[in-house]
Parts: sequence; structure tokens; C-alpha cells
Amino acid sequence: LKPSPVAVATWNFQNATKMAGTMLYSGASALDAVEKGVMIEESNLKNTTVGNGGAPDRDGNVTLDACIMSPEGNAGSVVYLKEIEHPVSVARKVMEETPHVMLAGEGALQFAIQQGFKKKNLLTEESEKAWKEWLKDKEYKPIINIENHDTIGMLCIDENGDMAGACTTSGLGYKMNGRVGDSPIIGAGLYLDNEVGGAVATGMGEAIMKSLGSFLVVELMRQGKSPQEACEEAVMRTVNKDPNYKDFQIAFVAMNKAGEIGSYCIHKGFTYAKYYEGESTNNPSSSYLN
Ligand code: SD4
Repeated sequence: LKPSPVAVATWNFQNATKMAGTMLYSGASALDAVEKGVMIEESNLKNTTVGNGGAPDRDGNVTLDACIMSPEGNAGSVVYLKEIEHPVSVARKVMEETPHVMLAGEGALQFAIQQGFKKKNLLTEESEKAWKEWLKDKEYKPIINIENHDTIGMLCIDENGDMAGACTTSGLGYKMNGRVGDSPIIGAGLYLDNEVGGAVATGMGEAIMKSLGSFLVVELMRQGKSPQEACEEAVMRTVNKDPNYKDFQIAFVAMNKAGEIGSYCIHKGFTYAKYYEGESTNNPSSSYLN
């Protein structure tokens, strides 16, 4: 029996899950739905961690990371991409139009332009103002407040029971120039296997990359764990290994082929959005710390 279509995303991004969910219930593919779904947040100027309006690095550059995975197990990714509002769509083009998986920086931008994407200034007045404020003290430390973590990772199941996933971000605010996080790394910010399920991550990318967290979650599900158990074990890897785990947040959302969802994080406050059978919800995640 196939599950009904489902769209699930990190944080309370219900506009994104509604977009993806309504597309899925009208017969769209999981791949089209995840792309269009996360594009909502790439264009949302109020979201300062994704796409247009994303916080710049400490030198004032807005640099974007994104990736996408298809039911066939294909993947595309862009890292350190500047001046393009929809990095997820460029990642999809990398997957579909090139022999490669990942393009970076200048080359990614050049490819995007060849593909017809238009350059745009993504540094808004507000994010420039906030950056100039930050420059006064230049204090760089992980910020665990939920307001500062708005990366969108999304997983969808379509009417055929096929799954796709996407992840897109401007990364940690005021990161070093050149820094790339977990979000565009296949297996870290996103992993999907259409036979098993998928996982997406948000939070401190450096910690997620070191455990290749999303890959880990999917492999644990493959071994028979529920999405919830798999997310818990992946978070505990970091908690047990990193003495500084209290200073940062990491969170995973996972969904298996049956449409079962799980989620876990270090610090309380993480939620995930879901669209299922016409109903849109925001769901609190369980956490290691309260
Ligand atoms: C990163 N994981 O670049 C991203 C940041 C994030 O919500 O999730 N922000 O490390």
C-alpha cells in the first residue's frame, strides 16, 4: 500500500510545505515539489538564513549552499554561489545537465548564467544593516536561538510513493569568507534513498558534517530503526563525541518510505512543518536538552 503524499520540512516553514503538498496532491513529482517548496523560503526576505535576504559572511558577501536528490539516487549541489536567488534550481540543473554533482563559486555562477539564471543583489538593506551592527564587536560564536537557524531542508513523497529531498541555506551568519556548511553536502545536510527514506539537517553545519548525519540517519533506518530512533542516534553521536555540544544546536528530520516521520535535536525549540491530506501543521521536535 502506498502512503498518501507528504511534504515535511525543517522549522515552521508551512508556506513551503503547503506549496509542495498541494503540488503533490495535484499529481506533481516529489522532485518538482521539493524544488518549488524550498524556493518559497529562498525568496522570503524575512528569512535571513536562506536565499535572497540571507545574512552575509563577515566580509559582506551573501554566499549560498544548496542541494537536491531525486528518487533515482541522483544528486546536484552548489556551494559558495553568489547573486542567484534560487540555488536549489541551479543544483537541480547541475544534477540534470552536467556529468557532475557539485559546482562551487565562480564556476557555479558561470553555469547558472549559461542556464539562463539572472544575477541579483541578495544583500538586502536590513541584512546589510544587521551585518554593519555585527561588525562593531565582530563577536563570532554559535547562536543557538531558533531565530538564527532557518535553513530549509525538505522531504516529499509523491502519489507514486517516490521520494525526493532538497536543502538550501545562506549558512551561518557572519561565517568566514569561503566557508561551506553541511547543507549542500550530500549525506550531511540531506540524504535520500528511495528504497528506504530520507533525512535533512539544520543547525551547526560543522557538527553535522563531521558525523555525515543525514546519511547516518538513512543508514540506521535501512537497518530497521524508525525515523525517530534514527534521528535520536544521530544526534547522540555528536552529543557523545563533542564536549561542546551544549553550545550549539543540531536537528534532524527523517521520513521513511511508509511516510513515518521522526525528528530530534540537542536544544529544545526545533520544530518541523508537515503537509498531509490537506492539513498543514507545525510540530515540536523532541530534544536531548530541555
Ligand atoms: C550551516 N546548517 O550552514 C547550516 C545552518 C543552518 O539554520 O542550519 N541554519 O551550517
